[in-house]
Amino acid sequence: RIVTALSDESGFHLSHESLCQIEISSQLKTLWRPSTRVCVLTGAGVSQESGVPTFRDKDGLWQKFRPEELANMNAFLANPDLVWDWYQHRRKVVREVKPNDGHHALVKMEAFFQNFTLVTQNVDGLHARAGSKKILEVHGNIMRSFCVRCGEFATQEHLETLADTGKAQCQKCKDLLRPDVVWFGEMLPEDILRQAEEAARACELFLSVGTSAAVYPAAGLPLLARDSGAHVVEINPQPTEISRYMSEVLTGPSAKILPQLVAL
Ligand code: BJW
Ligand code: ZN
Repeated sequence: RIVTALSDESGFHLSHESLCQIEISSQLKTLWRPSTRVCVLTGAGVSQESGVPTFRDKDGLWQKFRPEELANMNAFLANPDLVWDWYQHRRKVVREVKPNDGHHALVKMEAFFQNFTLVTQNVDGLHARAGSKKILEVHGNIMRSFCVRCGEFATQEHLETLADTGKAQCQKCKDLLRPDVVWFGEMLPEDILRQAEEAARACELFLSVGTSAAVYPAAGLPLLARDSGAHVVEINPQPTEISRYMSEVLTGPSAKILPQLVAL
């Protein structure tokens, strides 16, 4: 069924849909050509349809586990076994799932647009497994781990020998291994964040996909793109903190909407 698009005087568009057949604006259709500079920011919602729980939805991970108890350095040092178990559980989930049509659509976009930047907050590695080539992982990747004392990265073989539960030790100095992810209060990888900001500033079309846009500085990227003159489109089944600032909102799951854009 074709959707209706509401538009108020500010030019804000909200598509209502039932079967996820979206109405695409003429601006977006015009921008859908290989020479358009495109930047995409993805969040946990993009992996939701693969079976990876999001952080802040009702069935999200953080309904079962309090984030402030887990995703920061103090919590880790106070209770490394609990935090390591949580990450081992999430690694297991990620290993058992597959990229979905949303991830695959983003691979096609990378091939279609001459200037395309994929920025992801996701730590699950599903974009790479789908075949995206250049990925700016601003919050790291749970499949890598390094030592809190000497900084040595654990080898894949060492990580595979570790049991599902219990903390893991550095091979070199025996101190604690931590996941190579960005916890609250930690800086994002400087060079990766700089590239993401440059792409957001330089793009003509920005897609903010499957993110609640609640965590900074990543959530600032769509706003940076908008302030630099880009057409900014949000793709999400729910409104977010930044919906009102978007040029256009496509309401629905990303695995249904991204393939429709690719088919334009
Ligand atoms: C679907 C869907 C479907 C569902 N299809 N969509 C004020 C201003 C600026 C900054 C701050 C501030 N106050 C505090 C800060 C700092 C803090 C921050 O932003 N806090 C906010 C909570 C306010 N930021 C930081 O600490 C960052 N570092 C930093 O700022 O350094 C400088 C500094 C240092 C010291 C002191 C002060 C500043 C670091 C942030 C690191 C975030 N890390 C995490 C954990 C990673 C490790 C792990 O995975 O365990 O990253 S938190 C978590 O949130 C994870 C995610 O990447 C991130 C974003 O979540 P995301 O992806 O948006 O998921 P959800 O669940 O929130 O949303 C899912 C969305 O999908 C929903 O909208 C659904 O509707 C949608 N959805 N199904 C499409 N099928
Ligand atoms: Zn070490």
